[in-house]
Amino acid sequence: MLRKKQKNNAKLLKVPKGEYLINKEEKSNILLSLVVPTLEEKENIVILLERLMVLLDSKIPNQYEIIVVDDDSDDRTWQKVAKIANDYRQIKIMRRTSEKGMATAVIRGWQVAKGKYLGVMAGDFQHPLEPLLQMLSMIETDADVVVASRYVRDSKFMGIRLQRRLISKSARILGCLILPKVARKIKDPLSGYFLVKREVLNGITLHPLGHKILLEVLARGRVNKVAEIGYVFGARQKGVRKAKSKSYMQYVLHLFKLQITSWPLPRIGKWVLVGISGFAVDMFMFFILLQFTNLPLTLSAFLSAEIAIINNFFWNDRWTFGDLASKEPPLPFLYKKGMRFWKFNMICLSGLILHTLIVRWFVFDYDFDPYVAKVITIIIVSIWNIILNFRFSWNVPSQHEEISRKD
Ligand SMILES: Nc1nc2c(ncn2[C@@H]2O[C@H](COP(=O)(O)OP(=O)(O)OP(=O)(O)O)[C@@H](O)[C@H]2O)c(=O)[nH]1
Ligand SMILES: [Mg+2]
Repeated sequence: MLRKKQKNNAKLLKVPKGEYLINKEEKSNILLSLVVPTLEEKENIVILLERLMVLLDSKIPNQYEIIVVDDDSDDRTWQKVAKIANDYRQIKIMRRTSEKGMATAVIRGWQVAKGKYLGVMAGDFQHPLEPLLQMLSMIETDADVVVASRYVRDSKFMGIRLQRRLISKSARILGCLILPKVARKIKDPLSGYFLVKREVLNGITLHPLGHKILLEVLARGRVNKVAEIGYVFGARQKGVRKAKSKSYMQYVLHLFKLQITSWPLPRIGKWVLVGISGFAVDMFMFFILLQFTNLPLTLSAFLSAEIAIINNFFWNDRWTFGDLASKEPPLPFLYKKGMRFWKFNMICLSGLILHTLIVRWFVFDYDFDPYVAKVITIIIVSIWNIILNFRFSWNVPSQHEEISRKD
């Protein structure tokens, strides 16, 4: 039974401008701010809000707000909500006329939200209400994000056409291929139904694209623990279906954008400069050994390469990754430095072997010009060295993690 009406003169919420920065919440008794993005949901929104209020009043009365963000729907969904907001203080409405898109709508809602926990769910009843209370109790534990998932135990698709299920599945696989570090954190990285602790996003600027907001939160937020809960994803009963092909393209673009912006470019820049110094040391030592010692050619080549590896390790550990290394407690410092040098050496030496094999392969098996083969091989082996050393020798955080740690 809905709590008795409290008359108030609900105004449309002001639409924030500028970047999608989530700020610290103001002091309020609001625990949960649930954003419902809507586009042409006139037939669904009223019932949905009523049922949501009954549900949340039973658990957290006066401690929640539901913010509907409507992109100026032709069916005037926002007007319907404004009417309800007049009667129920916990219902808020934002009408966007200049911006469009589900993901940006959600963030604009979060930007004006007062709650400690930020949530999102669809306004078309494809997301059932029941899991919400359990998600609320789970977010109050150590989970940073609680996701209603279509790919864990107790979850299933109900009445969803095969084509749509295949699209959703293929999108998931694509996510794991292009953005493994993020998409593999959970089974349903494309879910549009989840709660997140605000402190995970405080001070972070999100860069949403298209339809999927959870990926942004997982990639850029300070997310350590994610929990998933199964639910039945049902077909849309009422209202108009929205176009999907465009949002699929946007999704793929979003994956690449998140992948590329996660690369620690400043460090890669330093790494390349150190690599160039290593090349100079290698050539110079090779010349010295050939000119002034009787060492055989292969040994001279190997020794000069090894001296270059030591040079590169010295400068990378001191300059490229100095800040990471310095964070380690003093005592194991030398041991850890030794371990890093060992890993770096093994990866670079295996790179050298790979180098020799690939050049031979290109020249003898594919008649490549030796110099072309050499240049291609240097690029391949450099990528090999960067990926493996960033991952295993220095365990470099993604650019997103670095940014989120700073804020
Ligand atoms: N504000 C806003 N909401 C949107 C937009 N696109 C979809 N929504 C809402 O976002 C919620 C979830 O949308 P989806 O279910 O993913 O997509 P859909 O477009 O509803 O697709 P179908 O459910 O298959 O019709 C629904 O409440 C939509 O009304 C948009 O561009 N702007
Ligand atoms: Mg839908």
